[in-house]
Amino acid sequence: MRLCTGLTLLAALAGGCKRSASNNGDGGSDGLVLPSDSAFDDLDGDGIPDVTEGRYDMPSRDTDGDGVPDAKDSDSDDDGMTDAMEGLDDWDKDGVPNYIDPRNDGPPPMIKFVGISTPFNTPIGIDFHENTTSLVVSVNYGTGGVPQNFERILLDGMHAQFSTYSGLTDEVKIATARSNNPAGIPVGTLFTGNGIDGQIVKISPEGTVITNPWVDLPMADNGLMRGSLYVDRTGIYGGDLIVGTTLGEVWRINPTTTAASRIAAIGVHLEGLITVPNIPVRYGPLSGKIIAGAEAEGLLWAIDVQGNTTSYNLGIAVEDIDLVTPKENFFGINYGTSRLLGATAKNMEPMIGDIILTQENVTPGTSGLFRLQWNGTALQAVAIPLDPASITVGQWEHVTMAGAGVGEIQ
Ligand SMILES: [Ca+2]
Ligand SMILES: [Ca+2]
Ligand SMILES: [Ca+2]
Ligand SMILES: [Ca+2]
Repeated sequence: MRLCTGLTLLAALAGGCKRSASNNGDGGSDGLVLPSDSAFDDLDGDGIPDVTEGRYDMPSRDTDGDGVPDAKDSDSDDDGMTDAMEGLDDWDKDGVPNYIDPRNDGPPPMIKFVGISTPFNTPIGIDFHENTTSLVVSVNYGTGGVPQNFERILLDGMHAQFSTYSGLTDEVKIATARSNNPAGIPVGTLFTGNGIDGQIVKISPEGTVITNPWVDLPMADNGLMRGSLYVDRTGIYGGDLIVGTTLGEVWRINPTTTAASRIAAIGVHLEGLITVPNIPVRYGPLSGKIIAGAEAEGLLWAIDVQGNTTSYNLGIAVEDIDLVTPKENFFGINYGTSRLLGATAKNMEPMIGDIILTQENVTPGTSGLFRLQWNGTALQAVAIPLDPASITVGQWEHVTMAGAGVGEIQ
């Protein structure tokens, strides 16, 4: 929380950066005459005028109650997104502007999937290959060696081979490093399994260097990396690669030293996982934890940094998990048709910051997607309705948010 930001001159006139809530007046109450005191003042430089941020209310408004009034608080609602980013829009359409609305409690949007015309051979895994602004997909898992196991999808829908890696015949899940990786893993680095117990493969951002195995987890019977690889973006796990295995082990791997430490042994097949930012107002008891789906048991597991585990029955069989990020499109593998489906960033906008869960077996006519919502007292999985104009969904495999476009989805 910064007490003041860009407009240091105004901040200094108003009593300096250390000063907090007492600065309510229009200049008179604090004994200073501010030459530009007006409806256009913007003490914290976030683009939202002081008058809108409640600077002149008595007492001045402090939405998150941290002692820093909204007019000087770069994140007035303490939801991890700056006021400058959230602004006065109302993404969830509940009548409360984003910058003082920490949770999306309006109804989820009707989601409209567009089928991407490019066909694939048994796609499974998908992630954003940020260094090339494209999507990377794992393919050919049923047939193995010929041809390669990874393809990038270009904007026009054409495929480009990514690396010479081939030979995988089992479900191939993948995770990439993005520029928000706190450990500094080169952007575009790809991690996957190789079908051998406990082994993880690393592929360089250009696809030219394949390290196989990159890590072989200590001890035997770890399980396979199928469904559960994720590069930490929160920093809570140091930017490590987090893996959950088919035998229910959860590990974190330091990308620099390759040191692997086991966080938990849950003992059930884990599917998709993410690390959740530490934002209690938005994520409640899941804040700062790893969450992983256990599809067969119908449970969501939460694992904290010390390895304590909690399970939640949300009434759905969780296949994959993702976070809705601003200005990124949604992409998912519709396994039955071997096609990719997409939804635009604009369509996803009312859910920015939310956790979304996918269920593999999709009830006909539904989206198969759920919003995992903390309402301040309880967690619930809320079905995201399907737009009648949407293409239908058969069976979800992996999904991702990505700052990439593909022909139909830009
Ligand atoms: Ca402001
Ligand atoms: Ca505040
Ligand atoms: Ca905020
Ligand atoms: Ca709102």
